[in-house]
Amino acid sequence: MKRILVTGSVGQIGSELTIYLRERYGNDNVVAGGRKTEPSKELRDSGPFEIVDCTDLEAVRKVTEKYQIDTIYHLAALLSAVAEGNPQLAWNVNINGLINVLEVAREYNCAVFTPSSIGAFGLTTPLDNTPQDTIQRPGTMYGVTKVSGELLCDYYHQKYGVDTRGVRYPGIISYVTPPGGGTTDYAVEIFYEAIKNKRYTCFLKKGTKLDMMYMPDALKAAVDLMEADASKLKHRNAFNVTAMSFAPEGIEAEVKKIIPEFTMDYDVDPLRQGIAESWPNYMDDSAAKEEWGWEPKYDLQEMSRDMIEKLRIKLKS
Ligand code: AKB
Repeated sequence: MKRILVTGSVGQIGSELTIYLRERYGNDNVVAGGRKTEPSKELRDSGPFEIVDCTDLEAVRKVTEKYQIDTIYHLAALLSAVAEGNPQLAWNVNINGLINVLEVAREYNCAVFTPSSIGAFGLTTPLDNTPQDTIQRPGTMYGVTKVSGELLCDYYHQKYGVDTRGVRYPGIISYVTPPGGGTTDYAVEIFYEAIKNKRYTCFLKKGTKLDMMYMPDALKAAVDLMEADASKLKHRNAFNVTAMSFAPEGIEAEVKKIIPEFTMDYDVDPLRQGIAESWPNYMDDSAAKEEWGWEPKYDLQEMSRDMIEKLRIKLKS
């Protein structure tokens, strides 16, 4: 049986991935690692929770040793817009945190999953059908840390044999824990506002196409990749994965089908608009399909229907 540590377990992906892993591998075998934010009751009550600051090497080592961890899902990171506000902190958390995790993985022979992102691309990347292997010259600190992270993970695999794997996540849409300061957050906010107020002001321009994915597919991608037969993997860090691609008016139309009174207007945030324009319109994820059988379940229509159903229960409206 695996012994897993999830860093960043109280974040948008971590809070759901920890529960998903506990259902799969047993509650006691999945340690939720978090820093400051209080874990939800479900997270705290369903298995071990430990305070782990990834920028503290000793803290990562201690928890790994205490629970005899053999697999680390390393999710602790700053998202794109927040990272632009404090690039030095972003480097410290996203890179020094990662290298600590990789060092401990080397010492204790752990496998490591690290998410990269569509943010690992930049304006000189082909933005349509973005290939798996292509130009990566991002113009944001978030992107710099994501490309560096991919390279570091490959390096630890080649040099030390650490079993590192990762995906380039697109914007992740979910209803349990809100994202914290990303460029794709509008695609989550729109649902909350549609249900609560029947209107939403979007911070990205009409026509800004980006890859997106619903949380159940994001969870499945992480675990399927970590369980994939290593001999079939030509790539490791990190695989393009996507489930849908739309611009703000595309998701607006989908929400309107379910909530006809819904209206949307625009108040563009130049920072996030600039970041979004440097990211792919849609990626080619055929390497993930070929090498480990990646297949998303949710498209825009299915995701919107499920989001609204689940959020109506959560928000009791
Ligand atoms: C962000 O917008 O920063 C993230 C991402 C796409 O990596 N959601």
